Amino acid sequence: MNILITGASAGFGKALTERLVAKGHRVIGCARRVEKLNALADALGDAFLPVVMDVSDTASIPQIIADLPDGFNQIDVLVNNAGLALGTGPAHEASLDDWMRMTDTNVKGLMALTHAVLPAMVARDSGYIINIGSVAGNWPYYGGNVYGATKAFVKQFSLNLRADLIGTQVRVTNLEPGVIAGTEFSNVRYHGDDDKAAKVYDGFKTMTGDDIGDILLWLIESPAHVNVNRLEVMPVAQTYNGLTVAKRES
Ligand code: NDP
Ligand code: 8X3
Repeated sequence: MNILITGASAGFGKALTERLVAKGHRVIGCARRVEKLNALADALGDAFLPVVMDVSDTASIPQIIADLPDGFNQIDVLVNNAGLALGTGPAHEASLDDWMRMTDTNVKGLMALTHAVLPAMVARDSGYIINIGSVAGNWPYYGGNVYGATKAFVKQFSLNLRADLIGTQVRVTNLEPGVIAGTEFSNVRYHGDDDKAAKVYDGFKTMTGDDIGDILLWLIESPAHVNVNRLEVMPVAQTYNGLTVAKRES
């Protein structure tokens, strides 16, 4: 199969890329950092096609997809994984620029890739779109504001795609992970403050990008007549917050 993965240069996308190539699949690996993509190409060989792409530059995406070379230009699986959180504070202290960047990447980028790839899947009556949502799209938490809202969009868009794709063999899944260590997610969220990022994972056993890579591989290799609509996964140590009450004198 040919699998296009956005955000293949790090984290979940890289873990999945390595697994897929080891299983004999071809990967079109998209990201902004060309040196990371080239390092993967050196390690993985001809089954990996590095493609420099900024998903938030939505106008560029149709041409990038149209220019994919022979052997890679039929996309059997699209993994919309590129995404980011920026900031952990409350909405009234947040940066509007951070909010816009999250929306441009997590929402508009995912829409643009889907729009560019889906018609050919429907025409072939075969294909699979896996979107990377988050527990943050299901459960509100302090500081989750726009990040969680972008992932709620991803969830509902995924479900609405399923509705639109009635009668076709095209599958859609929204994978909704909880807290995962060992990727660049928190380094990005804390704007490069690596000490703060590392502290997020202190004192409990987290899941890792490898765990998510394994789950994604299982989804991709699941039978073509089975559709996992949504899959929420957390480390055992993580669970739901109770509703919060702020106690004060008046
Ligand atoms: P990482 O930060 O490790 O990886 C993010 C990837 O996305 C990188 O390859 C990065 O590549 C790419 N990327 C970011 N912005 C863009 C862009 N504008 N255009 C193209 N590529 C981009 O994060 P994770 O692997 O942890 O996260 C992957 C996805 O999973 C995200 O959507 C995230 O929201 C979601 N998620 C993460 C969780 C976690 O706890 N880690 C839990 C739940 C969901 P480059 O910088 O080279 O462009
Ligand atoms: C990332 C998981 O719990 O940090 O989407 O929001 S969490």
